[in-house]
Amino acid sequence: MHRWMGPRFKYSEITPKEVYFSRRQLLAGAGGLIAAHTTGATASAATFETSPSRWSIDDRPNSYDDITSYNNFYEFGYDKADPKRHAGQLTTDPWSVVIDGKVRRPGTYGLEDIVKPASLEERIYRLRCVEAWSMVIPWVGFPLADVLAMADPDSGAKYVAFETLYRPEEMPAQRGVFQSLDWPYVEGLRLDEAMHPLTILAVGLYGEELPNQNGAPLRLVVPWKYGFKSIKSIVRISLTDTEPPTTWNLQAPREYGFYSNVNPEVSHPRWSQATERVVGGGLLSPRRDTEMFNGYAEAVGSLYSGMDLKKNF
Ligand SMILES: Nc1nc2c(c(=O)[nH]1)N[C@H]1C(S)=C(S)[C@@H](COP(=O)(O)O)O[C@H]1N2
Ligand SMILES: [Mo]
Repeated sequence: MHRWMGPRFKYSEITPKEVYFSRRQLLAGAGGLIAAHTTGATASAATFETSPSRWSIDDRPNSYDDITSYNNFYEFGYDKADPKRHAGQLTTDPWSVVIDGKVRRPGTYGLEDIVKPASLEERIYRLRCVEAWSMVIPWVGFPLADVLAMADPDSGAKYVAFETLYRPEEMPAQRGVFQSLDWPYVEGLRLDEAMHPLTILAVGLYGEELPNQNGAPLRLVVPWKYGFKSIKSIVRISLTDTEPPTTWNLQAPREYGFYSNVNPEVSHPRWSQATERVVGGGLLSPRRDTEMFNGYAEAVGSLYSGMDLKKNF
């Protein structure tokens, strides 16, 4: 477990204003940003121009309020209301991502090197949490495959490992002696899963920059897997030749596997995964039947042909 020994100031206090706003200016300069305004000392959400995607579902998205006030982001606490309450203190600009491991172009990439405004799409996906609830979210993002291509994996690359920010002075649940999880939060995918066109890096939702509680400024979204695979606030992407460790698997290996594909036929040891509560549906709304691969069986089933999905849960 990590122990924070460093200073107690906030990053925002030591970040010069010019640097603080540089990301939005860069995105605007590249032509994808149609409106960015600042209010006082902090910038408000920027608006993105996106193109629609054939990968979107037709379901009506949940409200902005549902999506941004009912969250799992344990770095800010384990209650669903904690991320919205506490994530405002997170500094997300400037932001960089280390891309390393089995790639020909390793390096520390600025967010503006990774996010190409012209490639942003709206992706309306259902998020199915392993806790058996779901909601529909209109993400703004682009294929993870684009970033992997930029880094140019070498022939030894078989998996992609992801890491969330570790910054206890801005993430209150990372402080203190008793920790809910081992930090930083880590996740991973097989390379073919990572390259699948459904797998995106999201930078926004409802056409605006991601609120911090949803994983600003850059988070993974893998819609056919349980929500915990969709790691937030990413600072490192490493290509590896062995299956990387994942936070919830480390925490409870019998309950959370590496694959964690949505599967109504494989129960969690403590509850059924056959149905899900629809967030925002109201008290009397019926539960929804959970779909194999969260509805994407046709698109991703072949990735797992010949695999025993009960063993590889
Ligand atoms: N770093 C980090 N990423 C995370 C989590 C977390 O606690 N920490 N929670 C996961 C879980 S359990 C879910 S269901 C989704 C929730 O995403 P949302 O709050 O944007 O709906 O984020 C996932 N990514
Ligand atoms: Mo989740």
